[in-house]
Amino acid sequence: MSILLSETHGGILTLTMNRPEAINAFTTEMLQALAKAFHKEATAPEVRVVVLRGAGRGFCSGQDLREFAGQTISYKAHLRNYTAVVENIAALEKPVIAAIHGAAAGAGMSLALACDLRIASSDAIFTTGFSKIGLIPDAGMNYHLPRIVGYAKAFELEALSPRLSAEQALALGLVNRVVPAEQFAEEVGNLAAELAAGPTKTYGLIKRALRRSAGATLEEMLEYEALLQEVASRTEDHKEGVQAFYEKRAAKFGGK
Ligand code: T3D
Repeated sequence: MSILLSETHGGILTLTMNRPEAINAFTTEMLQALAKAFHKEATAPEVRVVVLRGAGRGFCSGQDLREFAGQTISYKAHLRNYTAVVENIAALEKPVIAAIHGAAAGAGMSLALACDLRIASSDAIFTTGFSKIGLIPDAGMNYHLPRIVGYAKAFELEALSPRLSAEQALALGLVNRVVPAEQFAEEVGNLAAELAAGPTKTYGLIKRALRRSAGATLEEMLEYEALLQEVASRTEDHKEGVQAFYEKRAAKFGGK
């Protein structure tokens, strides 16, 4: 069985981390497979949205502590493995949904935060976990977490590593929505299908704009928005959206 399962259906690429015996803990092999999938499979034109999920009882428990077994962490290996996954998600000009059930811990939580949207099952739990084993959060957590919850809450979550329920995560804005466990698969499918039927190029430009805004001034963003708007206005989906408005019907976006 592959360590990372992938399936494309109706414009939705579903990537399933597949090491259920260890709550999908990351091995080097899995990280490299993820980086490749976000760089290659996810960029195929027929893919309009990516869903990232875990097999078995949870989403992902972070670094496999058995593989890593107390060795000194290599800076270069870290850049090759974790950094590539997070960068490839950020660079992908399509929405990426983290579908979280069970545990999202350590770099598994970092990975969820690196996605564009998070939908959680009511049985999901979140914990940064790193400080419990004397490590600092990585895989982009120090970038994404304070931007979602602010410095003080991020420090608390990183330093004390509490276990947060899905509802607590929702209250902090860590997830976009929580759905009952029994409806989770269906609701993930509905959200993915809605995005897969949307203006894909526009979503990519929204992602670019929001990512740029994290380090930009208002003046820089006003200029960047003007530039991106010119690009958006050339898409077929923009023309279709305006035509649908005139004709008082729902737009049929082709993602072009
Ligand atoms: O290379 C670098 O650059 C370093 C990068 C580091 C990044 C990191 O992610 S560091 C943080 C690593 N992750 C953790 O410390 C989390 C460890 N796991 C947990 O805290 C808990 O397992 C969970 C909160 C995730 C889930 O708790 P629970 O009670 O639902 O499950 P459990 O019973 O603890 O675990 C179930 C099984 O999964 C168990 O195996 P067993 O006993 O049934 O054979 C457990 O050992 C295994 N497992 C869970 N997490 C990991 C793991 N095996 C290997 N690595 C894990 N991270």
